[in-house]
Amino acid sequence: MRIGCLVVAALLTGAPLQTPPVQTPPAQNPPPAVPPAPAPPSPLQPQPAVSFEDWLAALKVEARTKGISDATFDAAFAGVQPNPLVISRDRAQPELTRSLDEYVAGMMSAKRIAGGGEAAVRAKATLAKVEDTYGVSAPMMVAIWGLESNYGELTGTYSTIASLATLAYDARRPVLFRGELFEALRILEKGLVTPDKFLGSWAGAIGQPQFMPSSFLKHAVDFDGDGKIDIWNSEADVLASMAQYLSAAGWVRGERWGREVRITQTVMDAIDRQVPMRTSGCRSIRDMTKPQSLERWRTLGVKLTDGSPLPVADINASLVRGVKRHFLVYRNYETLLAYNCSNAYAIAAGLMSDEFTSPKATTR
Ligand SMILES: [Ca+2]
Repeated sequence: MRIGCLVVAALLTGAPLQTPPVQTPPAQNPPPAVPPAPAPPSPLQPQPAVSFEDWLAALKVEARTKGISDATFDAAFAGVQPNPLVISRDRAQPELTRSLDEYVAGMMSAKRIAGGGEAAVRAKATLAKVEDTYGVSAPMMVAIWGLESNYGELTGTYSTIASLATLAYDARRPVLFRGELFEALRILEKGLVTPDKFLGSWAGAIGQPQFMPSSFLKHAVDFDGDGKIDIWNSEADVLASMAQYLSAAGWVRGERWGREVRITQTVMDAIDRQVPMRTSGCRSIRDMTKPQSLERWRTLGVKLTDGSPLPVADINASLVRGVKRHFLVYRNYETLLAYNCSNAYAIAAGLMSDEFTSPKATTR
């Protein structure tokens, strides 16, 4: 995201901005669906050392070595210049002051929840079929759909090639975006989309799942069987592609994402003394404890929000702390962080998913 889906969704929907942390998924997971956050603005912004024209000429030479034809390259870059709006969005001072609690509350507006209910009804048959195939719960697919593109309503109007070229030419994160730009050219080379329809967020995220081009090539699927992958218009392709991503990241069929819990200050103090934090992964992963058994959390005094005991289940959970709201999360939660490594995003997705009914009951 964030450049990624949170910011994209926020920009597209007018929702509050939240800065995502740099995404470094666990080694066994696929690359994040969405790109990492920009570094904080610096008073000394690096500037490209060569003209855009010279840069483009070198890019073309390298593209040939990657199997991109000159015809594809020339069609992709016809009329493309660096887009100053992309740079200004990338360098906008991120909102760093919103807490997880505030972010989640902002994302879970009554309007967005109602929209999800309508989308779930509209796509009910497709959701059931995708859930059968990939195991990802329909409510979670609906939640991510809502966070990424407001259920398909907002997928972005920026030229993907121009956005990625702008960010690859820019000196801040050229390696990441140069790689994504070549992936975008591969999408064109394969004829999966035409340049005029190749539109997305200012950061290069495309379609209703807001995939980066590399994620599109790895995870997007033709689920409606019409012979082409269309994550812009086909709800079947959109939902199946998102589910394919989560499945590849390790989603476990029939298991919850996690749940909100009640933790008193005394219990939190004990957790601070006794439960170690994680030490690797993106910032949001390092903000989580190491997994502990539910029994251990029960013993420490963690309770459900209504004050009743945690369920008895042979499963490990990690603690995600907000300001006043706290959550025990299971391994399916980690697939959400693979999609977008932001606890605010993943908690919002989890809580939103709980608002929607599933054709399949989940346990634990
Ligand atoms: Ca299709």
